[in-house]
Amino acid sequence: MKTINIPPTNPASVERTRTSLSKEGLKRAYVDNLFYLQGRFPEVATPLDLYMAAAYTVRDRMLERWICSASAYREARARTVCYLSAEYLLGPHLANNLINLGIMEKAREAGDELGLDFDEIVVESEEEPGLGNGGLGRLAACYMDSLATLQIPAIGYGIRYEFGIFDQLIQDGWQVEVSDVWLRDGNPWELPRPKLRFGVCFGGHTEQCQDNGRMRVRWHPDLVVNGVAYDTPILGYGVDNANLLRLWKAEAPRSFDFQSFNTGDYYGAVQTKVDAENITKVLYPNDEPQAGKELRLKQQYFFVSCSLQDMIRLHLHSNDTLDDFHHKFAAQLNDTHPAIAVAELMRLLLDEHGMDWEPAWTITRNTFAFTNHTLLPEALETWSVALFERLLPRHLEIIYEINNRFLDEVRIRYLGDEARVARLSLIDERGEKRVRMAHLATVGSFAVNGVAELHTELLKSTVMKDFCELWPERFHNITNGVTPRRFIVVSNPRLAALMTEACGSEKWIRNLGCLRMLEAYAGDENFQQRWQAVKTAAKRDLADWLTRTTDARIDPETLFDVQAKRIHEYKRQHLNVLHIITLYRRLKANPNMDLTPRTFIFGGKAAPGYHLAKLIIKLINAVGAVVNHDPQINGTLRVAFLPNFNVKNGQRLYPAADLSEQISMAGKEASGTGNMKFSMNGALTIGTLDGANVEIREEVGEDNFFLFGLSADEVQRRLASGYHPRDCCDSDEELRAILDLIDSGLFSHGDTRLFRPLTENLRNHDPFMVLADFRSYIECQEAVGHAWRDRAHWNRMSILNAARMGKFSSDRSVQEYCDRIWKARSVDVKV
Ligand code: F58
Repeated sequence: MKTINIPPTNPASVERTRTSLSKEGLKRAYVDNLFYLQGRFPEVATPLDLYMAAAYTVRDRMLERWICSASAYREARARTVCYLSAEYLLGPHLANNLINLGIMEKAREAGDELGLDFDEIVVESEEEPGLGNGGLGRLAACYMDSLATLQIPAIGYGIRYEFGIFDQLIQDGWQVEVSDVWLRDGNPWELPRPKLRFGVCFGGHTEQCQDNGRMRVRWHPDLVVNGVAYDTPILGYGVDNANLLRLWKAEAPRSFDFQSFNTGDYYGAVQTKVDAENITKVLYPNDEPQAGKELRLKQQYFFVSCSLQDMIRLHLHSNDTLDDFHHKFAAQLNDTHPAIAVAELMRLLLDEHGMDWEPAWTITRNTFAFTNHTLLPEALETWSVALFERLLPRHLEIIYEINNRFLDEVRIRYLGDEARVARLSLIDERGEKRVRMAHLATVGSFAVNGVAELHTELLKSTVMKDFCELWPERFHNITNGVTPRRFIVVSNPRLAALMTEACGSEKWIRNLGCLRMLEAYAGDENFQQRWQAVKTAAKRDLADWLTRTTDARIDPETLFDVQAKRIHEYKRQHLNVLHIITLYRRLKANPNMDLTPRTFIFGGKAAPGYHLAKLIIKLINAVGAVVNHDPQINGTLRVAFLPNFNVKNGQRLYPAADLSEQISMAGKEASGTGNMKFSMNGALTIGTLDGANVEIREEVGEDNFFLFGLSADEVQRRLASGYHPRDCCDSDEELRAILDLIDSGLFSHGDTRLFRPLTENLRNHDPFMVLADFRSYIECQEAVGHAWRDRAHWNRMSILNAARMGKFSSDRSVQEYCDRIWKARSVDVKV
């Protein structure tokens, strides 16, 4: 190996402008970067130049830590956690990295002295990488933050989509999608690794052959695509560890389709290149799997294959064989999207590295662990056998072999129980044959986990029941968590300062349990006032920003009632709307009624092809248009739809919420993570007993949580006894009148048909029991309105909510994964 003699630096004479953390060092570096990386002097620098210079200044300091981490990890020979996820919803980097480096204040002073508009550069300028749809992708980003903070050697593997989740505009109340060209201005946080590339094969056929007397299989693909690595450093908070997020971009091999060139088929040759590069073009924007979309399966296999080849390369750097690969790596499958990894690792070990089946299977089964994020039957991923055969013929053979061996075991264990064999099989044989990806992931993993206690229990008793009976010891619950760095320190600096003051130190940022110290102040009138002032300031910030960027005008003195998440029937944004209409009708009937003034704020994207979800967005805006402009309402009720809910906008929203809407039908939301972000920022929750709400309520205490609705058990019982939503209307005059009011055209300029698909669906099917929970929700909201009037009591509840959120730090979740699943330990890094 080549070594370089790094010349010694004399700190007295040579200032290390690329790595110094002093204010003067930061200023010097910033100006250097503006000059020599952007090629600009201040008078002509654009906002983008100013941002880029700041980003490079921070990046240099991260790279120093990254290099130290890589060498410390190599020396420690510790187990590396590989997180395999098709999505990472990272959010803006700059502010987060300044916090994690511990130089936010110094950078602000440096910026001020240079005469820069710091907030404009740090908060406004950055285009966020939206490489995910929602909770699952954001969870991966939180876990990367916590892994680095806990000093665990880790690599996040994923896809470098050229277009992330679409930008949402609202036009005439409807969602309009605009493509997200996030790389247009360049990405200062990533390092392309053009030499780090792997070939990924598709299609063709397989052939059996003899190799030194052993039977081997050779795959003759008809397409090879290259995966090129792009690396982004992920820095821990308050430590010098920096981990690696390695995303793969698809490229055509350099000699793309020579044959076509030679035969003069220029367009044919270029088509091959276009097809190859299409693989990482765009993120599928659906929050349910895309049945039968070949490109989606290509994406999954592409990034998994690159990642496993990379892991093998790393392993062979310091080991002669792959025999103890599984001791050096633990690979977490973030849902079933990377589940093809089970077959791919087998293929690599068998076909590329000449191993026999048994040892290869031992390694594979001890490498992977699998997280399930959903119980919705329509979201359980399967791929048709025919598609598999066409795209990944060798993998299909391997899957069949895994299945045969597995089902033999099952048959011996459950003599004669062929129905069970059929239920457990990796292949669904009812109708067109399909590969069940959750079964592949489960059979190929040493651990399976759900993401909240209720979710795990339901997983074990419903979709994974047979597997749980077979291997009960493999099933775990690891309740989700979120990073308090981004979701308190970065997004709510005033609250963070108050927390630090009350706790006497910043320890809570690394150990969120310390916030329990706030409990002592929950009843303190003076502290309550300061707490409320922090909340009101955040509400004012949000109101000002909405005034600047939309035509919404909202009053920070009103109760901010917020629902921000993907738009989905099971999340029941329409239940929230029914409440708004309830209050509107009551106020119209009784203009003098004493109603708590509220601002209803919504945010969230609908999958572009999900018509009912888009109609819900239209309904929210339509109701808003009527309510906001009705002089009789006079501002007592307001409705605002915040367009383009993403991480950056979320950071404006969480600090400003008084009430957090977590109102999914019980049993449907696996965990939820927005519920945690709101509560950490002092919002009270109105929610059902669903997902992590159950545990949030346990932690904050039932007196500090607004509970309503059917439980998961009650939902099941109600369904079993025959649910007729129309009965709910028949027995509830107000409910009937509300649905009729929507149908009357009041919210649609007289169009009586526009919202029929929604109202008729509620009356006739109501798959998520909106009507069944309506009355309970309305009554609970009355209790909320009432509670708001005793502000001292409200503030007390708000303080207790934030104080008791220790459990929901992603540091706790990741530590549990390390201890119970990955068996990974920390490695201290010092620059
Ligand atoms: C979410 N799933 C769950 N999927 O809905 C939520 O309850 C949970 O808190 C979160 O995961 C983290 O565990 C989710 O976000 C997706 O976005 C998938 C994207 C790819 C297609 C299938 C859905």
